[in-house]
Amino acid sequence: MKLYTYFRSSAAYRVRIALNLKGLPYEMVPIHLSKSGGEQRKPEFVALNPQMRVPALALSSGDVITQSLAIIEYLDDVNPEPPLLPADALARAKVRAIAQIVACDIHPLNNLVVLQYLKHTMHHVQAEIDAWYHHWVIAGFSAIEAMIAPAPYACGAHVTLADVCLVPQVFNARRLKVPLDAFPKIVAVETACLKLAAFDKARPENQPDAE
Ligand SMILES: N[C@@H](CCC(=O)N[C@@H](CS)C(=O)NCC(=O)O)C(=O)O
Repeated sequence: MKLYTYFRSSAAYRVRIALNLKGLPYEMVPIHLSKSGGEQRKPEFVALNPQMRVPALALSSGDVITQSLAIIEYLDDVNPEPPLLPADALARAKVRAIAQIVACDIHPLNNLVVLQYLKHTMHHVQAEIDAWYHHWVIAGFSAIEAMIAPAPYACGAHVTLADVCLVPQVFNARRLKVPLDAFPKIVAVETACLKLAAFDKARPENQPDAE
């Protein structure tokens, strides 16, 4: 499999963690999101992912899957061990709820294209863009903090999709200097996860394209 990735992309980071947890071998193809106007806009990549975003996973069959949650659920379907979603329907829904706060409510508002739009099209100054970023992370993290009881992972004794989404979002929050003092449970989950080789190997600073 080939993973089209960018070291700093939190959506690609989610997929790297999932591939590592499953012990699946993959080749990384770095797509630089800002160099030369963004390699995600080059025709070769647009042919793979018309949405011009990473991650994209090319399978040995030639099929390409986009959208990190779709990729991760596919990997979980075809390689069920270790499972990233609990067997119990209610527990699955709770895991997905946390994953979706990150992937559907926080990340889309703070993605690079959104921040660039605020800057270059709406002409907001950097302080306003930073305030926007912080606002949406704090709103989402406040909800997650109230929903989890680290044990030591977000939803109990096993790593789930919730952790796979949460840890990269915490990386992003730290990079953009969001204060995390109000989120001790989220930070505890991050600490527990980063002790695992699958998470550590997926960290942005451990990628071949890291800058
Ligand atoms: N919902 C998508 C989000 C993918 C996404 O937005 N990726 C960002 C990097 S984290 C990207 O490629 N942005 C390209 C750009 O900003 O031009 C997913 O979960 O895969």
